[in-house]
Amino acid sequence: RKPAQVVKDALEKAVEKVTGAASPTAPGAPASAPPDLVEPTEPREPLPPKPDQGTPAHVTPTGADTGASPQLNSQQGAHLTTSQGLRLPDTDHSLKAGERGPTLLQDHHLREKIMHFDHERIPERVVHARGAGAHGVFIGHGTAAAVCKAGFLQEGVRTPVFTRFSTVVGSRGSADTVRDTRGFATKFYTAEGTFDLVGNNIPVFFIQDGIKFPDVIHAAKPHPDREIPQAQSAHDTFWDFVSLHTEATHHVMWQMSDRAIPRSYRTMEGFGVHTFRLVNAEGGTSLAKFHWKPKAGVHSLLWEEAQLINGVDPDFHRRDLYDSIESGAYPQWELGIQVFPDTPDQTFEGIDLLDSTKIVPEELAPVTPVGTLVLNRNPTNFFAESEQVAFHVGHLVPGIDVTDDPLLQARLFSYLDTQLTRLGGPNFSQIPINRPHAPVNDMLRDGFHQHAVHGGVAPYKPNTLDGGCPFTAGADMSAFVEFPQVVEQGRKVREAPASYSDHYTQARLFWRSLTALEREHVARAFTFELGKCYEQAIKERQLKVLANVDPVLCEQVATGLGLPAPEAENPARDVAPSPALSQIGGTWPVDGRLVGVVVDPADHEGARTVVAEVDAAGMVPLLIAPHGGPLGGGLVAQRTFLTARSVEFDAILLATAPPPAPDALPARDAKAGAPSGPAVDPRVSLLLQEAFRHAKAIGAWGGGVAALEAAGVPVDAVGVVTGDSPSAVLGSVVDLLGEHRVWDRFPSALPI
Ligand code: HDE
Repeated sequence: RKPAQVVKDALEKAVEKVTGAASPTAPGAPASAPPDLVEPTEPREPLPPKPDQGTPAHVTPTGADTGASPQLNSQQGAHLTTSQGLRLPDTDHSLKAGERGPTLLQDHHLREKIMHFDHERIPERVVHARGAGAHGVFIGHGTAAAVCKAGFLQEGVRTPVFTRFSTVVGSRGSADTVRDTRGFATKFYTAEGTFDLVGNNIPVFFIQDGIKFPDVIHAAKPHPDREIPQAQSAHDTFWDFVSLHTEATHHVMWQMSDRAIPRSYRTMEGFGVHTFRLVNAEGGTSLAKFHWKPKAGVHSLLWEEAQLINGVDPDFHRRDLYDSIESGAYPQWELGIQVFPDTPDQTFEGIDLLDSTKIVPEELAPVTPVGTLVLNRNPTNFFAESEQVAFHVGHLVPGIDVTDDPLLQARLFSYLDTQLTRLGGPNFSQIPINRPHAPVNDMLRDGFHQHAVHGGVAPYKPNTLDGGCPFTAGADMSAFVEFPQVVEQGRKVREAPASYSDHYTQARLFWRSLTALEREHVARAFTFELGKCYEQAIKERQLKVLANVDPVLCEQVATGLGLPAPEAENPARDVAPSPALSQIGGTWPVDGRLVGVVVDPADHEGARTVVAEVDAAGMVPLLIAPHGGPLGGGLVAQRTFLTARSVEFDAILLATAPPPAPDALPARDAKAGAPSGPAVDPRVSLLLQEAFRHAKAIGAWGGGVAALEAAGVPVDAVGVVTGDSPSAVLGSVVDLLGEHRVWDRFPSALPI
């Protein structure tokens, strides 16, 4: 669609939504369509899914019957029924002995309705409980062919996918923008079976051996006595554990960096973390690490923004994922691989590839793009899809095998095991979102929630009674044949290799690879988190860890805590920095970035022009007005002064200096010496001041310039663009947004 048409459609849709009637500008619309304000009583078939609720295609390519379709199981016919299909005359009153009498036990409808409601909840995931997913497609480039025979990586092959993003520590209802590692799990429904890449947005992990997973998670989760704090690592048990367990140091450095407060799921990198073994068509092997590179670039929130958002919009990331897909700005990533020779020692340039607390810098092993991921369809039903999706690192396809990384090995057990409790039995792969798109012919039978009606009499091998079916296949027929890796004939030990004991070199590598501003954020995050701890001994112990990473970092944090900075006891080795680890620098597409436009309801034409221009630049305009609803001229307010907060937007544009709206708090606390100028609505002033403080691009023309002055925002500051018209400022705002933020507004005092 042409940008102008997009704007027109969007405006008409919005007017229709708000007024319940087609916009008068819509050609062919009935002159006065009745508003849908009363409950319809005329029976009719269920409404088709809304345009944004397409039904996932769960059908296997062969057309094999893998179970009942979700549509068949639900919402048929025009009338309300029980779960048995019995039509009901009333669902608002229980069956009672007289109008004011007790309820009768025989009320089977009441009993079924309440019984089902009582059991609507399933256990949340023990980790990664809070998340959101989307459907999409993965398109192979064919560039992995020399090292990997997996069919879905071949050139032009399009594979349906479902991706779920998550935080790790918080409960299912916790806020999105907490400081935490993010999960990035993708299910590829390939023709050779389902492949799950269950990764994180941080390339290393807290622990080297999966047996310690319960320890690190118990430490990070809320305290067992009061169950606080929720979704936070800023508490004693977390810092108690990581300060004692120094192999976590590298991960903790990432977690205190801006990576742990992403701006959006679509601006996160993803990592498979472990090293995998790839096998090519000739049977040759390589070791490899997976990377997801966001097309929008890596971009994070500022800590203050993250904290504010947790209050004003705790669903910020979930909403952003949903809205960006609806707006057509499909989140995209390149899947890349770092490839290493499969040598007996499984190291590369001295880095142990089986140690998940280590990365291989991209400068030593470049990331080769092997395919593109596009998320282009929102789930129809959150519970059915995002909640019930079950990932497993053991869901592999020919060409991708596991290694002996002891973290990965433990995960190979955990991901199936956990579904037994979470999804209630062993048949979770029959839940629609988990159904493979490859034909399934297993000999697994019965169990809770069995949906398949298996034929035959011989679910065993060998058999003659079912004609020997099903048959095994060879590697030449896409069977997964484990690589016959030579396994060291050692003693049984509970030990780690010597190389695993270097806990600081790569923590320092990370620190040294960041820009001064990013380092400042890391130092402040440590200071904040340790400042929330009660135990002095824990703070002191963590400072000793930081002294080993870097004296400046240690000094900064110690000063903030009011403690002496200790000397390093076991200082990290110096290695060359990896510039690829810094997320500042470079320019990125602005597609789908959110621009808040403060509009003057009296100036429709001006507002329409801004909307059209922002849209034409590929960004998403959100109109902010003194009141909600239609603004005239086909425009609709998406936010009001009451509901908008600067942290939601990537940039602000304004053409007006709106006076205080009737619902603004009176400015009783105005101090002498406050900036003079027209009396602007205090919430608009706050919007501008915050946007300025958070180094966002601000564009203003006409009365907007006066509003900036009234808010005390310096109009000549870097990243504040003023001009005569929207066109005069928009180009510069787009350029600024391409760099994500106006970084020059943050001079950093930290020595490099
Ligand atoms: Fe997980 N992890 N994990 N994990 N993990 C789970 O599986 C586990 C680890 C990751 O959106 C659980 O279905 C162990 C590393 C993601 O549904 C559970 C260990 C990485 C998700 C589990 C790890 C991850 C999970 C909880 C140490 C990055 C969310 C519910 C050996 C490479 C997937 C579930 C989703 C979820 C266990 C460590 C990523 C309990 C034992 C390292 C993205 O099985």
